[in-house]
Amino acid sequence: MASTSPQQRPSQPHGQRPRILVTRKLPDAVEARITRDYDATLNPADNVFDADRLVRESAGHDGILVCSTEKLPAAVIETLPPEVKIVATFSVGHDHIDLAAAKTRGLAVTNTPDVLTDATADITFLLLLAAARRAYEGERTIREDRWGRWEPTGMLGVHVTGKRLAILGMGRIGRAVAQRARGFEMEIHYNNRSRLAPELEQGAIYHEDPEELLSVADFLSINCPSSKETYHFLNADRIARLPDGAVVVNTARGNIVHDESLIAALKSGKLAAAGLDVFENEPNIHPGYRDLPNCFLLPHIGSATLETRHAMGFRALDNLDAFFAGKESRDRLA
Ligand code: 8YV
Repeated sequence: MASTSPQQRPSQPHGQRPRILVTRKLPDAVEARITRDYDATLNPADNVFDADRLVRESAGHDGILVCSTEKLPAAVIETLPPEVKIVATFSVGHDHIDLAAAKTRGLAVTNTPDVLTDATADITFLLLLAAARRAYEGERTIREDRWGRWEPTGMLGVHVTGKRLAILGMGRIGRAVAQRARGFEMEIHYNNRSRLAPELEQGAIYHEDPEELLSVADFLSINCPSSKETYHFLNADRIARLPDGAVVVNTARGNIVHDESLIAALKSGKLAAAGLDVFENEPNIHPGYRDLPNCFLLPHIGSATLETRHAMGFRALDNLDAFFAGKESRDRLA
């Protein structure tokens, strides 16, 4: 696997290679480039660092390459050793890092946008179709050898083609979901912080008010970032605004959904189904989801293709390379 090579190998002013702590086991090709270009501390056992260990093991490193499993709130950022100058996250989402605290401390932060857009949009459609067409129940019927006979009225799901798809958050991933939805002749509605230019909108219908978006959501796809504003956005009141029998899909962040409310709506039949790849407090998800037959569940694998994980790793390294070469990193967040 060829890695994208930096123009210039990174080095510190004193001529030594920068020291990088890599908090998780990354694909071999990514680790090969890291060890080629950096004095790297890897984590071959792939055990997840808690805050204390992250701070402790950061000592003696110029930068750290983290995943969204490593939490960097202000309290952690403030206690990082002073030699740590950059945090490169192997993710597009950055809700695990307090950017304001990073700015205050003068800590650079970068992420990996673009490269996981297609993989995540693909998983969004997998969830949408699987939830709508009762894939989990059908699969189970076969595996448990309960398929007695074919029935004209059996396993009836929600029709997808031609329905209204409401996309909450029309950034790169939201737009890639819309592109796939056009293949299913869906009518696309969206809410975003600002209205898109016509060439990006491509006929999608803008709703300035997210509440209004809900009323047309035969399918609701959550693709916005997690923030104070979107925390528990999909609560009982907002679920009530969805058409009866709607399908909800979430590939963004779990805490945008209020679990108790979603579970209640899936149980009552207010919602036909849900497809979820992300959960609040994952992997310790709300246990109520496990028993719901109308919920298709995946363990946060939106970006999990080897091509995508390579691209994420190389993008994180491009950002580190630029930083240590004294240039502006492409994906600088702080
Ligand atoms: C990643 C993600 O796999 O990039 C993101 O924001 O949610 C995932 O696709 C994971 O967070 C890697 O750190």
